[in-house]
Amino acid sequence: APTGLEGLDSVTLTRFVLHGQKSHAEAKGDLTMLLAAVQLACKVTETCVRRAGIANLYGLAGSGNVQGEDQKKLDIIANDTFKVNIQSSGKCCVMVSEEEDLAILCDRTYNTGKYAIAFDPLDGSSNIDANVSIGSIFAIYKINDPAAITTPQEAAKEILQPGREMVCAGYAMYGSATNLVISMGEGVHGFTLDPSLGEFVLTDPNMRIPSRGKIYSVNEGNARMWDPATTEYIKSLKYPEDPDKKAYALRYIGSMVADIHRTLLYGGVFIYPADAKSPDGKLRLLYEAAPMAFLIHHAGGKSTTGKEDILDVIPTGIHQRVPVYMGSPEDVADFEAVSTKLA
Ligand code: AHM
Ligand code: MG
Repeated sequence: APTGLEGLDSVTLTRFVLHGQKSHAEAKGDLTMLLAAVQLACKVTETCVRRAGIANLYGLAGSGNVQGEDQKKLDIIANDTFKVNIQSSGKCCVMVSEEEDLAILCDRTYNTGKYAIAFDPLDGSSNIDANVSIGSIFAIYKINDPAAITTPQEAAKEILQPGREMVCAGYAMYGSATNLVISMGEGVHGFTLDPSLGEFVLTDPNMRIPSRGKIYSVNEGNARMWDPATTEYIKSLKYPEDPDKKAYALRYIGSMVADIHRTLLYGGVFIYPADAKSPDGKLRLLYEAAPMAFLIHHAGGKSTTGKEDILDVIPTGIHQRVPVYMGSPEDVADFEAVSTKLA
């Protein structure tokens, strides 16, 4: 019978991060503080997402962002929430947001940390108004000499590091429940928001992606613009050579967070290729492709741009795009084999 004390002995995200800090003797608690701020930003964003319909937050805000896309009201609210919370952690010196043209230099008077963060405050905007899952994505890097940075251009340069250098990556998914999935390079761990406690509780420790899946996830409406490798590979999933083999199922939500979350749990492959219209693909390296590649990698999966591992790409611009193929290691290897054959 319920005791009313359920949940009190559960591992919250805060407890989990503090515990992790203890196993690193050199750690001063800066990352812990920064993650507490990110966690709060996700909770505030989730509250806004949940109330959007009633609070008249759906729809366009009437402005555009750097990429010339329409901004939704929720995009702006989430962006402000991330910026304010991260700034006030006092542990971050550089921020890059999908919604901001330039890198942001945090206020030096009280920001002493050596961390830089790139985030997409609300990913999957096209799904907002239909109440389909959306999320937030973040990637945290260490930088060498924060005191030496004086301009947004210098700030941008510092965060242009390959994904392998990342200290921590994660995403929050605002779905039928709210999940937060995180990796600090030691496994991938999934938390679920307990609405009654207002705390993220550890529900999926040590997530491992299946070595092969049965699902492919891609915007197939773009098929006529695909390159030969993508076309041939997808064809091989739909019409397997061996007639006894089952074809893969297609699942595509159009929210990267939700499509990646499912891929982590069920396996398979998520693709946003380069195509004739977008020669570098659509997804942004710093705050979409790289953090997701980091999580997939630490869960035992694989990712590639078609040419190299996404984690090896050395970024040249903060809003740079890359083609994305990621998921179960055997599925991504199959794509690479097709790609090599056709090269
Ligand atoms: P956004 O950052 O403007 O929301 O765009 C990114 C989203 C991803 O979540 C998703 O994987 C992709 O765009 C879907 O694009 P498309 O609608 O072209 O299939
Ligand atoms: Mg996005």
